[in-house]
Amino acid sequence: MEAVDISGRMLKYGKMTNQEIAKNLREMAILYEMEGVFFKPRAYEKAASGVEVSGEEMKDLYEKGGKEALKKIPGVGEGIAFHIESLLKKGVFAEHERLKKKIPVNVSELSAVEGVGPKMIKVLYKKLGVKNLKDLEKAGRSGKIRKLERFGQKSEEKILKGIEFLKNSGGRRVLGIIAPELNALLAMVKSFPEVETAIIAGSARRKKETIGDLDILAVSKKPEIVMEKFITLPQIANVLSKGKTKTMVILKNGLDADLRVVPAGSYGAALNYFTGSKDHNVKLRELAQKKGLKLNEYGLRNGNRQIAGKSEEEVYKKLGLSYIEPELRENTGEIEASRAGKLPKLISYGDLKGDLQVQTDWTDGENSIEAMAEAAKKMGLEYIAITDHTKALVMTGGSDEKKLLKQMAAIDKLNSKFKIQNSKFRVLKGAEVNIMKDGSLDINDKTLAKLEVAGAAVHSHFNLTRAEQTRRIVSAMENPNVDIIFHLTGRVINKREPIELDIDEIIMTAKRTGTVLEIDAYPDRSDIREEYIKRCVEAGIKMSIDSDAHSVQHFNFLEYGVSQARRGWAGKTDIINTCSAQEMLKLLK
Ligand code: DGT
Ligand code: CA
Ligand code: CA
Ligand code: ZN
Repeated sequence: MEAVDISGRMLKYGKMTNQEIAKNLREMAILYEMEGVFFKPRAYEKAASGVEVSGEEMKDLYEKGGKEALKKIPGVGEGIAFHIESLLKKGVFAEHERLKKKIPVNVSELSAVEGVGPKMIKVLYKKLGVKNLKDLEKAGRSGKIRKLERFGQKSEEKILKGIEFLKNSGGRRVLGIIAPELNALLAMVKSFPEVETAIIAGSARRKKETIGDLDILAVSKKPEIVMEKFITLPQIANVLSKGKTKTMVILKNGLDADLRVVPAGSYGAALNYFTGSKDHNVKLRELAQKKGLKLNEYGLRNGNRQIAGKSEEEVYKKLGLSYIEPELRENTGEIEASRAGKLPKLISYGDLKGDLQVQTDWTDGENSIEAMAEAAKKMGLEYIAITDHTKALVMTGGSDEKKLLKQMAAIDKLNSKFKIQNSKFRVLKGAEVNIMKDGSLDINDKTLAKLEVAGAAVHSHFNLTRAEQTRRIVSAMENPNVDIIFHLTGRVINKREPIELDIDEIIMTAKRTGTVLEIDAYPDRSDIREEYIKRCVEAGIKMSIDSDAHSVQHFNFLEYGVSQARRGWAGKTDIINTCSAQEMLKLLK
């Protein structure tokens, strides 16, 4: 049996990975929604995200504990566990096959286009016979979409723009989403007895938002055996080339992966080389040359004598540099700063004490306030702010003033319970209010004033001009009740472009009004991006790092927010939720 991955390459069928299972479940959600079935779309969506972010492969869970073991994944009950079992055994499941026959449309591909949802896919299929991206583009270019009822020229343009954007993203994968799979693969390589140590290098080690391919570096005295074992791993779909020091494969999830094996004496130099970035490497090599030395992936040499190579620290030291963290290696001034002893002390993984953007089942989150609090506590956090959506975001069941007051009372009750239990954990009252087209908010000031953490965000009108967008956000920031701007630019990686903004004016306004800017750690947001973070740091603007969690598993995303902050040269004091709840609240307006 063969399957086609998202980039269209044929893959040999083997046991499905979590990513593939999630994709199948998500398709079900879309197909059911097209069918107009209630409840099921959300149930499948929930299960898909549960599988996707699970640290354990479904395959392994199933091998160990059968169908029952699959049910420990949030959102997976008897019915869906049964389907996953079938996916693992046969690569398909009956209900999915039945629906696909009825609606022979590549829904994954079409729904990847920004603004194209199940209902639209249905109309496009029924009226224009659109089955895939190619059909959609053709229909758009020939002006057929605008003639459909309730579509119009604007939707047609938006669809074409979405397709263009999708094409330009070049198949790069969002690191935070794919990371559990990469780590599982790394763990397998590490488990080979012939492997002394192994590590992920490349853009994934630099913690870029997206990665083009995966680079693994291993140390071994027996590279041939390592390569032999590597190519038989279950995650691997195809072997592109196999050599003694380098093997290139395609993973079942569609990503390319390179494995390089080096001797221990070259580990540091090789790690440095394969971590990159390329621009950082080039600059380092020039620096070596100026000192009469030669740097490459084997080591740092003075003539024929190796003077460094075992560790990265040693390589940097011999070049007259202090150690440069991988997240900084983009040749954006880090080498000069290192030489001058002026590298910033970066925020550390584990510095966060709270999370200021959390959704619950009061709106579009999956879990209760209490479940979210317990999960955060388990992660070692001291507090979270509950920031459910508000009323203008109708499809999430957003809160109005009345519902917010009710929620605040529920939070008070939960906090007293924590107190009785002698727990210091605290739930803060918050909301994620909508910034309307004109910069006003969809919750009145009296209610906003009662919240401890009021976040405001743009969720509509993404296509206004730069001046209009800037004005609307500036006016939200000027509201004395707005503490934080959530996901400032509204981008969704591989899906939606950031809104146009005059970032200088935003930063000036943040400074003037004391508004915090959020680093949204949800992996495909990673908003604001590192250049903006760097400018906030320089301007002395405070930021927060929030998971934007919609389920208990999403607190894991905080790690990627810290990565993003580090890539923007941020230190601990730049981020308000590295403080205790009490101290953090003092930093808000
Ligand atoms: P990616 O995969 O596009 O997300 O980005 P990287 O940085 O992982 O790039 P990749 O996989 O092509 O190569 C891994 C590292 O190997 C890269 O960061 C630096 C190093 N490298 C690759 N090609 C060159 C090169 O032509 N010159 C130098 N100096 N280094 C290179
Ligand atoms: Ca790479
Ligand atoms: Ca590579
Ligand atoms: Zn939002």
